[in-house]
Amino acid sequence: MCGATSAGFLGDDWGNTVWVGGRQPAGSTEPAGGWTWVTGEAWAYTNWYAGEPNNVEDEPYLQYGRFTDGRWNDANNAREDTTSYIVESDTTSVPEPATLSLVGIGLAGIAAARRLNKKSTVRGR
Ligand SMILES: [Ca+2]
Ligand SMILES: [Ca+2]
Repeated sequence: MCGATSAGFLGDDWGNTVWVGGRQPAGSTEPAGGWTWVTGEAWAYTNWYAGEPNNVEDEPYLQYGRFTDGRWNDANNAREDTTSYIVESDTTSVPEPATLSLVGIGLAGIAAARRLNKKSTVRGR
């Protein structure tokens, strides 16, 4: 949710309100200060609804879906209508063990070749 691409992925009408990982640490300047992403990513993109964030009910969390145009609201977790959240995860693939073994064998081969090369250089002196 950290950028326009993520917001576009979610679409404009979620049909429910959800938490999307924006939070405002205690002690932040109200209503707009200190907002951060739980992922630690930079707070570089915002899409607040007009007049939001307003901290009208001591609101430290970013709520999505209250407004039909995809714009954000700050809210608190006492709201009974926000019972869902969205989790974003990386899709980086993990190499299979067989691939790792081949890489390891290749590196070991290169190291052995270098060792042989050094020895033959010393012997040549
Ligand atoms: Ca607030
Ligand atoms: Ca609000």
